[in-house]
Amino acid sequence: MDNRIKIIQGDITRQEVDAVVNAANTSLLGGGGVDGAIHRAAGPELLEETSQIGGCPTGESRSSRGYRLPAKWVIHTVGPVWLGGERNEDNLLASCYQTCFRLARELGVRSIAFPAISTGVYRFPLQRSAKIALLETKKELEKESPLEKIVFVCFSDVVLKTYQDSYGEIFRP
Ligand code: AR6
Repeated sequence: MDNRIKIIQGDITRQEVDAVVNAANTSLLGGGGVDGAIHRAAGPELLEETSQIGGCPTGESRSSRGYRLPAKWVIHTVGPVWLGGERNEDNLLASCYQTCFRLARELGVRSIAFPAISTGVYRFPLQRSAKIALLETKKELEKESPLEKIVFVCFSDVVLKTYQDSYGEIFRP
């Protein structure tokens, strides 16, 4: 068990953390789902900033300020579209978490909130994604991480239950 990890049900735009992660697309120009919610809550300055970034490849991440969000930073990551599992989807999703953690270190972030990247419009299987999210987090926390709190914000009770079960498997003492 690792008490730096919190698994909650809620809305990521309300999280009082240093950085929230956005499940964006390669344009970084906004969209639906959690991306739309973050842009609405942060205000139009967020789009002004992300439109200057010039996009982001799948599996990578870019940072911006959080504007009207409680979070100081938004880390935009581009998850893979699920295409059946033979198109490097697992590694690309793992890379999202790795690159978010790398940026978090660079920004001096001590608390970060993640949504279930790729599990909405991009249709990545939920259980498989939760395992990847928690395994990458375990690896990060084993590296003397500056992170004090990692929140997995689950939008529905199904997502919450899946993360709780995966946490039990991966962090079993
Ligand atoms: N807080 C936390 N989680 C949320 C919220 C919220 N406010 N809203 C939705 N979720 P999705 P993807 C959950 O579709 O699959 C966008 O259009 C949702 O229930 O937001 O990575 C982008 O622009 C699901 O579990 O992201 C891209 O084009 C999870 O967040 C594309 O969708 C991710 O669902 C990215 O697709």
